[in-house]
Amino acid sequence: MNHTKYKQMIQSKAAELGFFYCGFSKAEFLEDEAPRLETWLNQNYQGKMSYMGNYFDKRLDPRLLVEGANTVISLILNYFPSVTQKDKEAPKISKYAYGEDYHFVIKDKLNELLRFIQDEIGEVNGRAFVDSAPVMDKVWAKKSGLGWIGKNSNLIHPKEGSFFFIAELITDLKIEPDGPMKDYCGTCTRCIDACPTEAIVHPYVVDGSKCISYLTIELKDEIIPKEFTGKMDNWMFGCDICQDVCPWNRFSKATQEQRFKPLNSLLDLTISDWENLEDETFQKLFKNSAVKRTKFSGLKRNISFLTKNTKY
Ligand code: B12
Ligand code: SF4
Ligand code: SF4
Repeated sequence: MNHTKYKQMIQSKAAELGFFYCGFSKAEFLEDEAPRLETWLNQNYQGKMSYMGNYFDKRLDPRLLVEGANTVISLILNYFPSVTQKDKEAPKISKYAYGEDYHFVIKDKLNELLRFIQDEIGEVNGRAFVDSAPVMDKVWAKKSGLGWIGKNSNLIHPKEGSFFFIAELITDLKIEPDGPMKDYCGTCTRCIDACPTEAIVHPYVVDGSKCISYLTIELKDEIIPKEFTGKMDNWMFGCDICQDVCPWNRFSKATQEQRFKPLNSLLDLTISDWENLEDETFQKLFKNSAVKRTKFSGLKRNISFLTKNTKY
């Protein structure tokens, strides 16, 4: 069987599993990204996400992660919800976290895709990744032709916008790479202008330590630094602003993935429900959710930071 045939088989199985798109790139050293990642780390844009400084070499070369790697198969999965939180005053949760934790949902699909490849093509060595290892997901997806990296630093697909997750299979299969896509940001600066904490320090560069997503999810300190007082725009878990304002997201379509279906009970909660949230309800509500990453104490910290800022 020729390699074009492999490509078609894998793409059609990926579509059957619900992925938006599937593209291929050559597993190689990321020459352009190496100095950029180094500068980003030297600027301390990772803040307290110390894991971003680990495995520098592996992060830049998938062949150090998977023996004999030849091809990175990149996949994107839509999470855009059809509904949002009902109480417009309630503290906000990022759209990606309305349903079941994407790590579980996507891992299941990736493993099924890998099994399919092994059944249909033969002995293929491969590993599945979704935001779970030192792999630069956006860069591979860009190289695989699934979109361009916008000034807000997210990957954007011209037809689908950016409300999707990125995952990959790194394999020893040899498949013709798909080319990268042109950048369609043009002269637009909406995301930079709209970011309330000025975290997009230059076009395409996000200072992670200033991003609301970092402050509300990744930062484990007992308090959120005072300098962000009044700048959180009511976000208690993640932040969607630089994607909400992006013109390429105007036509986002709701996901068909049942496991991303928003929990009704979550969308129904009012501002006072959130302020009075108890550990037991938190554990029940977020049993299989990515929100568990903040833990109960983290979410409480975030809510009280917002409440203090708006009420006093
Ligand atoms: C660390 C991390 C964060 C950190 C830091 C953000 C960041 N931009 O790095 C924080 C916690 C802030 C964060 C927030 C979010 N994240 Co995040 N995050 C990651 C993670 C784990 C690593 C990203 C990384 O490698 N950063 C390191 C820096 C160096 O890379 P970079 O930001 O891409 O920087 C590039 C540019 O700056 C560029 N560059 C530098 N200089 C120049 C100059 C020019 C001229 C050009 C063209 C480029 C350029 O080079 C750098 C390297 O490629 C990935 C998962 C993964 N394993 O890849 C998810 C990931 C990027 N996150 C994701 C998501 C969904 C989010 C949020 C939207 C979540 C939310 N709603 O709250 C926000 C968006 C914030 C934003 N605008 O970036 C998705 C993005 C999906 C997509 N469509 O792109 C990913 C891919 C997870 C996934 N597997 O789906 N995230
Ligand atoms: S996610 Fe929010 S805080 Fe982070 S860069 Fe985008 S707009 Fe700024
Ligand atoms: S808002 Fe404008 S500049 Fe920012 S990512 Fe979207 S198109 Fe690019």
